[in-house]
Amino acid sequence: MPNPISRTRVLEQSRRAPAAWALAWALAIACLLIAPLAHAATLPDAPATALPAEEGYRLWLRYVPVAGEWLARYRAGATELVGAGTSPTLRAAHAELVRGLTGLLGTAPQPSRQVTRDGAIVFGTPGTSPLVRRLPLDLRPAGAEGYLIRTVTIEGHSATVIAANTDIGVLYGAFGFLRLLQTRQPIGHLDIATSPKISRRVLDHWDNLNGTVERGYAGDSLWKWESLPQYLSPRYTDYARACASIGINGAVLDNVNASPFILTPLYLRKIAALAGVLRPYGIRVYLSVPFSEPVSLGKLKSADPLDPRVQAWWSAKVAEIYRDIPDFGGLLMKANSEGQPGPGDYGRTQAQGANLLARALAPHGGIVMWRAFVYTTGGHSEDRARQAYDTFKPLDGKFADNVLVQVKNGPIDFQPREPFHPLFGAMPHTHLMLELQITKEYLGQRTSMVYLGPLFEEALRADTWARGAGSTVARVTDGSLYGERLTAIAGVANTGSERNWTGSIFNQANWYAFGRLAWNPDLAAREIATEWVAMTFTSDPRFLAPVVKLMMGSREAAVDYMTPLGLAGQMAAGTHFGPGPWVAPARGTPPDWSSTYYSRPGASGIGFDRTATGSDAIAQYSPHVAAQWGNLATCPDDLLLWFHHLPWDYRMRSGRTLWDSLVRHYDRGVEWVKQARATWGTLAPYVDAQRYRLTADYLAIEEQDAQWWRDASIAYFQSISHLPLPAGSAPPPDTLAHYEAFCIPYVEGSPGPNPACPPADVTVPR
Ligand code: GCV
Repeated sequence: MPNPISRTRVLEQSRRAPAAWALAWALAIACLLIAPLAHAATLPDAPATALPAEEGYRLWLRYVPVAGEWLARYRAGATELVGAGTSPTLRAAHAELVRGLTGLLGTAPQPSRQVTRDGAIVFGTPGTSPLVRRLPLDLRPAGAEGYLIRTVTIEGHSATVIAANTDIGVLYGAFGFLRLLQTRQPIGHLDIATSPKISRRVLDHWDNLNGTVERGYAGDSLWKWESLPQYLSPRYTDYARACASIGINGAVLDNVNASPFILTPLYLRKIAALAGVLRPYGIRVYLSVPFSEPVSLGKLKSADPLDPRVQAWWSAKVAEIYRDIPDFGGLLMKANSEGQPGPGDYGRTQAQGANLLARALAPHGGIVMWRAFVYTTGGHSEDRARQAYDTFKPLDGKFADNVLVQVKNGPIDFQPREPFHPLFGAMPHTHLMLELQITKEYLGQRTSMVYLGPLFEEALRADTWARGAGSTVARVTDGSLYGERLTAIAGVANTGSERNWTGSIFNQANWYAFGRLAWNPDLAAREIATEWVAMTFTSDPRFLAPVVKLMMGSREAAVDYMTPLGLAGQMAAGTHFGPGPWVAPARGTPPDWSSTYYSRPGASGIGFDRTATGSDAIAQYSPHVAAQWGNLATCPDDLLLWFHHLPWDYRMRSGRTLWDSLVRHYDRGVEWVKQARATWGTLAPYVDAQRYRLTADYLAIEEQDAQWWRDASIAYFQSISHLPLPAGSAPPPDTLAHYEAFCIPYVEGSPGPNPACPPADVTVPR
């Protein structure tokens, strides 16, 4: 489906006066020549001068004054604000419109009960606003959470109506309207109807009750458990605003490696207080819980899902939660995975475990999000990529109707690139939800620029072929492939206590992109980046075009300098930061916690044979996909070594050998970061000094890290391939021993120190 905002733009433009129309098109074409933009701002703002320093706290909701020709247009389209209704959500919508319009236009819109002049903004539902009720609007496309934004005539005056069936739809519409101004879209002739395609759009916080965040690279937890429930930090409201602005409607507050304290009355009071802050913004609270809770908290002898005492315990506990949090969303479970307890401990299946919770939640309308991320039970050390499918596929149709099986985008673990998870499309009788990782555990963590929009887009657009062409992961997730109504998507959050929320300014874009794609999985990553840059920085094409280009290339660059050609799992053990391609299976740890398990380098070549001659994991995909990826003539280069073990001198389609191609990718990744730094260096005039500096310094770090990745990886693989580097590729400046010895003991967000980093080995990088 085309993006409604783009559609609106076209509509608006076709009605514009001819002179302005020609000018606008000339400018738009100029912008498009610089870079292909989804939304080319047709009128530049006045040139930036010395901009006041910003720390990034306001995210994409900065509402900085509009300048140039847009100001007059927008002022004319936002003269008065006409809203009725007193619910907390409508009050939030009103407050946001006042805040946004005041910031953008320099003056607050006049509050009014009636439309008294052109340019009024009317907002509400038919139930709360007599004006909305009287308008001939078809609100069916808005559904339960969507909205219409339409240019209408009321009492002879031109007005914009933001209308929805529900209060939360109005709030989303308020943010949608402000986004039009923030991205410099025309607002004279609007005809927007939008509603989310996925019903539960959830952030999974891996926040621990001790205030740390697993795989968090932005400081401590947002939730200040000690001071809850009495103190409600204003950050909670700002978090809710940010989430609502992109349509996120759920938050799992705690880590999937859950603490048994989470369901104690002490914490439930705190959680209820947080739920109270998030509620007006349409955000339901969910919790991760340990499967063994009936034992650790309930003092029962077992947590066996078939034990009636266990069932009664969960029912009572869930009822207790709903007494304090009537709109509680449900429970998230990581079971029998990475040492977590689960139904397997009692000889029960994952479905029996999930249904235990489902039965307790069903009377209250709650859901279970049951993770498919299992790989420690039942063996399968020969190929971890197979295990989730082998465990869950036989259980298709056995999960209760309020269970969603939560599946990571790829079969291993949020790698820079993975093929889509084979469970997508393979469980037609089970609700599946997609889990993406917004925090960049394997993609440079805090400091890399990596914009995840292209990764998310790639995951959503992947075609499972389960029901022929077009059976994409997006269609599985939004329920349209198998006609499901209960649909969900989760993103592992990247938020923390840092003033800029996400550790870097560019990491904010990943939170934004997740929300926008959760609302509409068909949006394009480039279009989202364009919106985000316009809102977070400026819509000036001299800044916007090069920055969108940087963002769009940033993920592929990281793939290049970390794990090109389908490699995976080459990071340092434990911390997952920096290269560790030489990490071999260690005694006492699973073999798949090493790098060589995935790359399988040796005299015979490199890569993991997942075809019929190897682990045959490829057979878990539909025949069409398996045939394409299994055949060397049609397997895409970027998944080559994921599925195939190939000799170093294998001839690629490019004509290069595999070895040369590998080296070229590492080089290309480093080169990209160098260029990115240079480009950013030219953009200082368009961004305040504080955000400019932070980004410039982080890019410098990324360049150093990319070089480290490239040099260390080449040094290691060359020690096995024994091949010369291709012409023009510089040899790594240090010996392999040097790279192997250099390690970082502690990394933010890691549960423990790097196991491969004894104090005696810690050196200073050159
Ligand atoms: C929360 C990976 C991460 C773990 C994470 C796990 C999961 O293994 O490294 O930190 O645990 O995924 O998704 O459960």
